Parts: sequence; structure tokens; C-alpha cells
Amino acid sequence: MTQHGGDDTATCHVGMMGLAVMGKNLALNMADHGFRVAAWNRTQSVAEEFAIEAASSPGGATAAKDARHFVRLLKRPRVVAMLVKAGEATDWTIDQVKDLLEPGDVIIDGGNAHWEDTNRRERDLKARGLLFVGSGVSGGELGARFGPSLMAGGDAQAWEAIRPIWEGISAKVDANGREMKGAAPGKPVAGGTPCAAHVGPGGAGHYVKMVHNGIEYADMQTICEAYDLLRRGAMLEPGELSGIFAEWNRGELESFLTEITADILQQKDARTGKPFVDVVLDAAGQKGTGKWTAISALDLGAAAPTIAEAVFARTVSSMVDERRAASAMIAGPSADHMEHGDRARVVSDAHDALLCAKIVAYAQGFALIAAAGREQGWAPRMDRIAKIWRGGCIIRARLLSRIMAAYERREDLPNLLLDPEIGAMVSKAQAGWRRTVARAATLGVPTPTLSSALAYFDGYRADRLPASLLQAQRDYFGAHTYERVDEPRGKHFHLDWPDASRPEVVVG
Ligand code: 2AM
Repeated sequence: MTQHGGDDTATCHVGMMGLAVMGKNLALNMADHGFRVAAWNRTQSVAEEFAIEAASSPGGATAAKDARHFVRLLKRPRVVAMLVKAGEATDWTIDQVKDLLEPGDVIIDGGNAHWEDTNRRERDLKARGLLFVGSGVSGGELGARFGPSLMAGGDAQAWEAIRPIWEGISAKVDANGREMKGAAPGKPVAGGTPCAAHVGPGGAGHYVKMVHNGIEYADMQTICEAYDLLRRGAMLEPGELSGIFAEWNRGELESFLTEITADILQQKDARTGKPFVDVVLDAAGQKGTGKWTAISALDLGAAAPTIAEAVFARTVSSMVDERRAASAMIAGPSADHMEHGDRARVVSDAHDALLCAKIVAYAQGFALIAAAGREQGWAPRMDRIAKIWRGGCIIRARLLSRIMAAYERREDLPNLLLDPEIGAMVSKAQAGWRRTVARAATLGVPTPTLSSALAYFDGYRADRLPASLLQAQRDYFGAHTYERVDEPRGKHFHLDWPDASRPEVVVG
């Protein structure tokens, strides 16, 4: 077998189109697992370089000269993965091969497509007999190289065709739900549960990846708020806080994000010797998946306020100059630190707030996936989603094993907060959560996600909400009608408000 495309026989198990860092790393991962890769890139020299790099791996690779050659290199049914820029580049890349492929062949888009584009592409390709999988790929460059979390959407038949590859290259978790590491980079993990699954048809895979990112926004922001409150409220230094996060990482809060937070907080800036967090500009960036999640929640009428708050918190942070000016003009509360004796309590309360808010962010994310599933007819498998988020991805966390168990106990669980085990965790921790939010409000430390999660929790568990007053207001100014507590749902009334003597009328 040659590496440079002279060989036209179908020797490759999988094709990869788009060999920038994500595509290249995913393809090297495939080759490490013994899959021979046909490599194609818009700029052909990139494919040649890739084949040379992959030559020493068990699978190896063949660089394709052009799309026709690429397709000829693939065993049937052909599996073509693509990792190119989301948007027009994806459509263009599909166009390069769609006329060359045959019914039953599979195209996988592992890019960051919007799920509605994935729905469209799947429909269009199905009309040609081609199977299309929109797969979320999480874990960044390192995840792609050594084990990502893979959330595949599309036909069950397409999943069966790609399953050995997708399960093979994904991250693996052990019996305790912890990510396993290979003996050395490029040496695959033996055994373990794969973090790859079919989560539903059409755009479900990309939808689940989008919500993963939304939860990630909330998860990161809650950590930042706990850090801020402990630093400004309890006068703890970054070095001490690093130790606190490291300790939390040995308990229920164990997660990739808790772990890296402990690392970050002990990092010193080489130039100034200051804590690294103090030299980083406090303006958060965003690429849009958190925003997409919040927009989708609003479109569906699903409540994901904590995820939305996390997006807005980044937006507020990015208004650096305006905040600096406002800070000189608007005073906050005068008390600026805790009693020293309270420290241990403040720290353990912050832990509890973080745990509860994290659970709420997951509850909102899963409820959002369920709502999208109902609208799209996807029947997404929640237990599988929790299962494959346990390794490879940014939100991997101990809590996800509990969430998986909750959905295994009850597949149609309407909200994670209703699971007995998870509900008990929140009950136990809620007093500390409330004290944390109250403390932050008193001190003037912003905690948009910790607070919004608590408001969601109290709203969700409320037997009666002041929406009764709200409906009365709507009926007063707009004759929008209201329902009565003592009449069946769907029966609408209107009161002629300014004239108090007039009786209410039944509207429908
Ligand atoms: P390139 O190497 O030829 O630039 C990530 O940028 C990947 O997407 C790369 O493989 C890149 O190909 C490809 N890509 C970026 N923009 C593209 C476009 N407009 N059309 C096709 N492929 C594109």
C-alpha cells in the first residue's frame, strides 16, 4: 500500500475530509485504533502531510488526490467523516462527494453545525439514499486526539455503520464513571465504557452538543461566582482557594472544571509574580453555542434561565470600559468582608451553593433536550446522554453518574430535581445555598447563576406563584382573560375591570 494516493483499491475503513487540527487529531485517533484513514483536504498538500504523520500508527492513512480518488479508497458501506468550518464550508465539502457516494454510504459531520442545518442536510441526503450523522464532538483538540465525547444524531442504521469507529475512538470511563487514561499518548485504553452513543435522529446529536456547551457556560460561571464570593467576601487568596477547589474535587463536585480551577488558582504570572487570575483581563469571550442554547430555550418555551444568565454574565463582563466607569460612580454596600470566624461556614456554604446550582444547570439542560425532543419527535435517550458526558468532554463530572442513574430509574423523569437521590442532595445542601446567595447580595458580589438557579428551584417547587396576579394584570389592561382555580383548565374568563359592579364573563 502506498501512502500517497497511487493505490485505487478500497483499503480504507473511514475517510476524513478537513484536516485542520480537529479533523487531523480525530483521524490520528482513528489510525491509532487500527482504522485505515483515507485523507482528503481542500488544500491537498495538507492530506499528504497527514498521511506521512499517520504512517507509523497501526491503521495508517492514504492521502487522496481528489474527491473521486478519496471515494475509491473507501470500503463499502463508505463512512466519510468531515470536520470543516461550520456553515457554507460544510455544504461545499458535502457537495464534493455527494454525487460520488452510493446509497447506504454514511457522511458524518463532526463540526459545530447548528442543529437546524443538520436537520436540513440529513433530509436532503436521505433523498439520495445517503445516511447523514450530525455528531457533536466534545473535548477540544486533546479530546479529539485521545478520546472525545461523541454525541451522534441520525438514522439508527447510520449509527450501526459508524458505531465501531465512534465507540473505538471515544473516551472511556471505568466502573466508577471516571475517565480512563491510556498507557501513553496514542496507546488506546483497553476496556471501559465508551463515551459515544446515538442520542436520537436528525439534528439531535448537534442539539445535545449545543446544550452540553450551554451547561458548560453555567458550570464555569457558577465556579467563578463561588471563587469571587470567597475571595472578596471571605478574604481568601488564590493559593488558598486553589486548595479549597482541590479538596472539593475529591467530593461530589469532582469534575474536570473543578480540577482545572484548582490548577489555575495556583498559577503565578511569570512576568509579574502575581496570581495568574489577577493579570488576565476580566472580559469573557464566547463563540455562540451558549447563546444558541438560550435562544432555543426561549423558542421552545423551556426554562433555562441559569444557562441564559451565564451567557449574559459573559456579556456584562465584556463591557470593560463601561464597568470601570460605572464602578467609579455607583457605590455598593459598605460592608466588604466577612467575620473571620465565619470562614469555614462561608466555604462550606459556597460548596453547597455550587453543588445545587450545578444540579439545577443540568436539570435545565436535560429538560431543554426533552422539550426539543418533543417538538422534533426525537425521543432522545437521557440516560445515554449523561453516560457519554462522563468522559472526554469539558463538563465531565462525578455528578453525571448520578444523573445517568436517575434516568435509568425513570426514563421519562420530567426534571432531575424530582429524582429522589438528586432531590435529597439538593435538600441537604439548600440551606448553605440560600445563605450563600443572601451573603453575596448583602456584600454586593454578583452571583447571577447561583441566584438564578435558586429562583428557578423555588419557582419549580412552588405550589402557587404570583402568576395569578400577573394574569389579573393582563386581563385588566388587555382583556387577555384568565382561568379560575375552581373551574377546569381551558375555560377562560374576563372581568370588565374599571366597572367593579359588572360580573365576570365566560370567554371560552
Ligand atoms: P483548508 O485546509 O483547505 O483551508 C478548518 O478550517 C477546515 O475547514 C480546513 O480543513 C479547511 O480547509 C476547511 N475549510 C475552511 N473554510 C472552508 C471553505 N470555505 N470551504 C471548504 N473548506 C473549508
